[in-house]
Amino acid sequence: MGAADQFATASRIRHGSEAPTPMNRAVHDRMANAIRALAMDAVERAKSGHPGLPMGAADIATVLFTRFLKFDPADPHWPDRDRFVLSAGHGSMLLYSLLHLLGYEAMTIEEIKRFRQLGALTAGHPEHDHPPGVETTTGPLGQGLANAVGMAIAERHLAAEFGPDVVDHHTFVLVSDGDLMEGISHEAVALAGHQRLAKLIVLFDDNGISIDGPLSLADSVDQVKRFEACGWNATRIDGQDPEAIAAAIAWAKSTDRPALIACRTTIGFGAPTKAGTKDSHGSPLGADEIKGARERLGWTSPPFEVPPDIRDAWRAAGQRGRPARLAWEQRVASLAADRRAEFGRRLAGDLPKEALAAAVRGLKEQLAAAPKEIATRASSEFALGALTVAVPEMIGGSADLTGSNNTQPKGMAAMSAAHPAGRVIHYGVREHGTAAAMNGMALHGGVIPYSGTFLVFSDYSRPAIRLAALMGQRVIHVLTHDSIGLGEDGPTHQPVEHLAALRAIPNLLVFRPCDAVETAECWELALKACNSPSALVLTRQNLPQLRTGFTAENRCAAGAYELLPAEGGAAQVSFFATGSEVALAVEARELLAERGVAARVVSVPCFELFERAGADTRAATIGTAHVRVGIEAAVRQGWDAIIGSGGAFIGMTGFGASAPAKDLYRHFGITAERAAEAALAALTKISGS
Ligand SMILES: Cc1ncc(C[n+]2csc(CCOP(=O)(O)OP(=O)(O)O)c2C)c(N)n1
Repeated sequence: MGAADQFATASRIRHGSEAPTPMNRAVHDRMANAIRALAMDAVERAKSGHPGLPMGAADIATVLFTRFLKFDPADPHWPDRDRFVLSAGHGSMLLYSLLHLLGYEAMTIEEIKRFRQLGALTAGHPEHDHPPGVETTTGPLGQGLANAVGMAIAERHLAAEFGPDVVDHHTFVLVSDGDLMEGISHEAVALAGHQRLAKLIVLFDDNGISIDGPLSLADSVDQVKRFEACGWNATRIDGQDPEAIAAAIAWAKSTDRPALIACRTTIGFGAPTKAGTKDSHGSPLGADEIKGARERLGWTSPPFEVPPDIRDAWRAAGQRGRPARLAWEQRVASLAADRRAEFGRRLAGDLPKEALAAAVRGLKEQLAAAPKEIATRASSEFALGALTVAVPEMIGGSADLTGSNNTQPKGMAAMSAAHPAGRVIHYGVREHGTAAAMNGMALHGGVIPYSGTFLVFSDYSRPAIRLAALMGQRVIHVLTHDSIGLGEDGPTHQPVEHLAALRAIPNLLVFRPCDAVETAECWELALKACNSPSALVLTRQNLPQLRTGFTAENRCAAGAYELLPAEGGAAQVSFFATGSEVALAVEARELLAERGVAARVVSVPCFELFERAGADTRAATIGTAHVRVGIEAAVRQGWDAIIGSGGAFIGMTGFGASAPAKDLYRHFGITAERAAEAALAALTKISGS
């Protein structure tokens, strides 16, 4: 019997059973060696990359993908597939080799040969959906692990909503020492343990080596005990022994908690002098070492060639999941029509358009009828009350600031192991883990995650926000307490550079609404931004409602718009402001009117949408007034694009202070009077020149 036949027999025996029936060891070894060879060869050809992890973890991956993982290369986006996350993204050749060998159409041998070259599907680190089959973008260590937690949360929630007939899959994540040393791993592991995410399985490539050398230089954590302390089941195995790996995965799938399998491996397995050392971690092995590895592994094929029987065995493994997918499709087809449509809509990421439009319209009608003078964080809660009813896939939460972030509208229950259908997650004081878990939820699909913290602590979640932007994921961050306006908590809690820092992230929409109407509009835009994450930046302090009449149009969609025109002639001054400072601009305009100076006010709720609006719209909105004044209780960085380098700016130049908000605004000179004075001074300068 050839390798493919042996494999096919073994997988038939296993079909429908979790018993880790032993597999022909020689076949297993050759299948794993195919990964090793492709990884060595691709890294060598690219003259850069990381051969050590793929070579060491090849046995784990071979067992997982040939015997356990539920997937179908013919439909990489099959919603009920098991998720596999390579958190240690530097080992990308492991994933690329697997996709190639298993028959993912896009991952040809040519792509493997173009590893790390411009435009190749084999990017240096895995990039989400590039090609389909890569679940998430990894490379910054720890992120993938926390993404996997979010995926497992989404799976469990959707299973509770739609039933195990249509949602029933596992999330596997391969982590390295580096992943587990990162602080985010603690947040992710603790959250997963607390939530008892039983279908989350971590495979730890426990090779005891990192870049500097032996792990003992920097770390002595007992990971098994650590995970156990966080409420996981955990075990330690020989990660080079396929039957031990299979037995451990079968065990992990059977437990009622998330499970860690610490797999003791040898980095660069097979390399004659570099195996087990840092030298195999992140650089090509070199011709001699590769020759020696081929001899040791008994791999006689030339570079990038896989013997036909091994190729067939891998292809057979790739076809294992097809019957399960077809059976799943039938189960979905037999759902009641309305459930099927709802399931399909959510998985496609389509919004319930009419319900959403009606909800936003209803909010704006209520606000026109009875204006609200409330903080925008409270406006957000008001909006969420309607939006979360209209959009049932919204899953809220907060990093332990639920009452301050106003992210739990009335009637929305908490999610827990006992109540997975709950829609509010108490993430705990874990901003980074929260943001990365939300990325995983969005990547999983079927849910739209939003969650809150203070704007100043977006620093703690920034790496995950950046990845959401890079991956084009709809993840919504509610960032309250957005300036010195938060008052007495003082400069540690008062963001000054955060708006600029967030605006610097490409593809992140940063919204700073000025009142309750703009808040509703910005929420609508964030929900509709299916390929961008959003930050809703909101106040603690009350603000007047400046948009009093009803407008059906979403005026914030342009990013900036004229809130108040100049009166009594052409505008001599344009005030541009965001959020809480728009009200100051309105007052400054009145002060100028008293002095006979015509001024207009432009609200700028979203720099990025304004940038996208195009040159003509931008020019028309910026207007022709000679004097431009920007007002924002934050640093000036980024504002010159609107007010020009000669424009006046009323904002912050350093850190804040601890005092009541009104005193701080006066102390730092962020007042209508000062804005009016700055405008007058600029006018005088122009007329004098
Ligand atoms: C957040 C982050 N910090 C640093 C790095 C750079 N880096 C890549 S791999 C690695 C550690 C390598 O050790 P390990 O995770 O054990 O991987 P292995 O050597 O087993 O491949 C580091 C520091 C990174 N990718 N992400």
